[in-house]
Amino acid sequence: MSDLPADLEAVRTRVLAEISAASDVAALDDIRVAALGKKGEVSLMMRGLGKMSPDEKKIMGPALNGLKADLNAAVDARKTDLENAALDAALASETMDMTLPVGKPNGTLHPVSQVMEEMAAIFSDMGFSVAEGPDIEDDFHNFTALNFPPGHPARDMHDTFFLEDGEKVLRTHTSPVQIRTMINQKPPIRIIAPGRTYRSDSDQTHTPMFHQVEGLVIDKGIHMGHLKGVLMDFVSAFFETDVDVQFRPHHFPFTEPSAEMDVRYERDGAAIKIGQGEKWMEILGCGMVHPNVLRACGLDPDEYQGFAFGMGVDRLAMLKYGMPDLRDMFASDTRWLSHYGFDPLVQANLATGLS
Ligand code: 2NL
Repeated sequence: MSDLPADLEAVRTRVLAEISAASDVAALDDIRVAALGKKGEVSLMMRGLGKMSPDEKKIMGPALNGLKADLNAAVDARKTDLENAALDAALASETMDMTLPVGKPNGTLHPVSQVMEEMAAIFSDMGFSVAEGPDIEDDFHNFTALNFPPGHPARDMHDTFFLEDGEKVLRTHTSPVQIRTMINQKPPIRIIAPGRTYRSDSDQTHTPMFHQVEGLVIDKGIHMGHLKGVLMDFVSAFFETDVDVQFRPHHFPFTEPSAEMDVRYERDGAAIKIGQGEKWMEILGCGMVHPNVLRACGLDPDEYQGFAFGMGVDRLAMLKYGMPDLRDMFASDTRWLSHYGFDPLVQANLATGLS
């Protein structure tokens, strides 16, 4: 600045040099306070403006303001440089080698979680998405919308756990998730609903809490052929082998017609081999969504049809991975978990094989 008085020019040159020589943020702040703080060199000169003649003020006022602005800008720029340099130094000294092997993880993925992941991978590949809902349900979503008439014996067959309020229940299946989806989304719908379910039943083959995966497809012109195709593809992908199946007529309140699907199997010593063999084993229930269920969800059965299915995850996990006793599943025995558990860092996916 050519019109800056000589002594101001000297202050400017000196303080700018000090700023660029400041070695850290603390030193920089000392320089800022000495020049621009309340009792700083520049601030004191500005206070002196009051005693100046109007002509002097005309020159010194803008000159001092310009000096102050320049020094502030230089302090800010130097501060940014010092902070960046400090960050670079920290990043250089605190490196983390992301290529180091992690070693053996402490925990394992529970076989039920593994099987749920495998099922999600298979159905995702067929265009299904995963839907979830609350474990605590009301009578409408767990029973009424699913075509269980009031007082119908099928309600008792579900061994329902009631909450103390006498209104809410622990869901006896994951079907209420599908009911909520049909009420809230427009078709086409393609979902699976995995989750915990509860029935007051406890013996060699039943635990009061168990896991289900249910599936639902709603669109125009859906028929039993779609149901059979999806479920046949599913079992072969799940058991990672060709699987012969048969569909047997059955009854559920929420589907019409209803069926159970059996798979061929044979014994191989103590082990069970799924796919081929003389014997049949039931592994899931399915059917075409009952018109009353569609209507309860605000859908017109003359416009939309659909199929649904449900299966027990715990039993399918036992079958696939050869676990002998259902009750071990939820005993939290760390020896059982380390024997049957899965590497939590390996994700089930169809490209590299499920398990
Ligand atoms: C079984 C049988 C099944 C369904 C579940 C379902 C859901 C809605 C509408 C119609 Cl919202 N059906 N779910 C259908 C057939 C069978 O489960 O044995 N599960 C373990």
